[in-house]
Amino acid sequence: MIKRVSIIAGSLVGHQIGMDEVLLNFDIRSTVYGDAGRNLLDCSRGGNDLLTINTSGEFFGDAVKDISERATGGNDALTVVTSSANISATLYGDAGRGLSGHGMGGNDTFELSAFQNTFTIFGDAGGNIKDRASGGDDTVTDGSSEGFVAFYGDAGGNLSGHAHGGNDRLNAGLESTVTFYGDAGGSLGNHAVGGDDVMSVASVGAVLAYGDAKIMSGNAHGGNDSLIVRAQQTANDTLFGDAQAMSGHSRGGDDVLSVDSVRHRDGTIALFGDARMMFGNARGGNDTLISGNGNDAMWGDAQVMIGRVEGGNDTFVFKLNNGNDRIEDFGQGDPGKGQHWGTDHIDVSALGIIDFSEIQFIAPFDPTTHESLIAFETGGLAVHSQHALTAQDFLFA
Ligand SMILES: [Ca+2]
Ligand SMILES: [Ca+2]
Ligand SMILES: [Ca+2]
Ligand SMILES: [Ca+2]
Repeated sequence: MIKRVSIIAGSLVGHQIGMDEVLLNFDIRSTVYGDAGRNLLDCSRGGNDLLTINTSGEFFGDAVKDISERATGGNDALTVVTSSANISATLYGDAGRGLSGHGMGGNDTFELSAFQNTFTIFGDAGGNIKDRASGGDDTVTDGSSEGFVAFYGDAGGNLSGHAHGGNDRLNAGLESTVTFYGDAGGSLGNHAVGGDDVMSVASVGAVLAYGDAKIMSGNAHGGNDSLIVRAQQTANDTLFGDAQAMSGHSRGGDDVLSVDSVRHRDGTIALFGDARMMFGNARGGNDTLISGNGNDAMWGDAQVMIGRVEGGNDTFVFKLNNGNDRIEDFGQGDPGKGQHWGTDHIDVSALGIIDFSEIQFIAPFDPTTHESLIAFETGGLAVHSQHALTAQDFLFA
């Protein structure tokens, strides 16, 4: 029997549905939840709640602990008011701990604002998502400035079993630092699948982004993610299309990475289409790495590849004012050195280069270092490739 209930300190059970609440955190309460102080169990459902936040604390769209069995989180809106400077808030779209069984996270929206706040946001769960549970499609919009933002699209911990991550989105203003995990702060293991996530941010300081998770193992699949730093004061960014390390039979998704409009260009920008390290039978995706005006160090697949790993077919895109860039793993589909690098392309169409004779080599391919140096009209590029570059390696205008 379906029964609508108001906020309770215990758990929602049976077919109970939480009411749609409007909650204002204008007092000193530092823990606010939309539906249950404990769990969502059985076939219960969280309400669609509106939480307005102006203090430090922990805020839960649905339940402080777990969502399990066939329970579902509601579609909640958590909004931080503009007058709340210097607060530290942890926001959970659905559950403070985990999602398990056939539990489902709702599609939540988070609106951040104000000056120099510290936000930690979990789209669905603070802990793990396992079994056949899935995260919702969550969206963070940040109008704040110089904030410290960490966003976990689905889980703070791991995705395991047959868990699915949702398609999450972070749109951030000019932050001090940004840390982004499209799906999991820990690992994506077993048969877990990451969602197709989008990060679009501007930052004063460092941006660290993982399209899927910190590590991937088992038969996990990464999603097709888009990680874009639109503007950056001091370049100190590291973007991973999928994870820091991939092992087992894990597969990377087809990701798009870019850092652009860098003000002070002497910092480090590292773009990894898949991971920093790949082991075992891991497979890289077909990624697109777009060079911005900073000095980009680019790996279409990974910096370290050990075992039977295989890279994808990646595209490196250049435009005017590209800085001094490096492609570290340019694959030409050949056996021999770097045989796992796939068949990659250098896209020079935006530079108006129409054929190979217009590519200006400052230093031709060196068979010892496997490096060539190219001068573009307003920038440079070093390419570490399997053999000398030919017309087949480029995409022309
Ligand atoms: Ca959610
Ligand atoms: Ca996700
Ligand atoms: Ca990915
Ligand atoms: Ca790749």
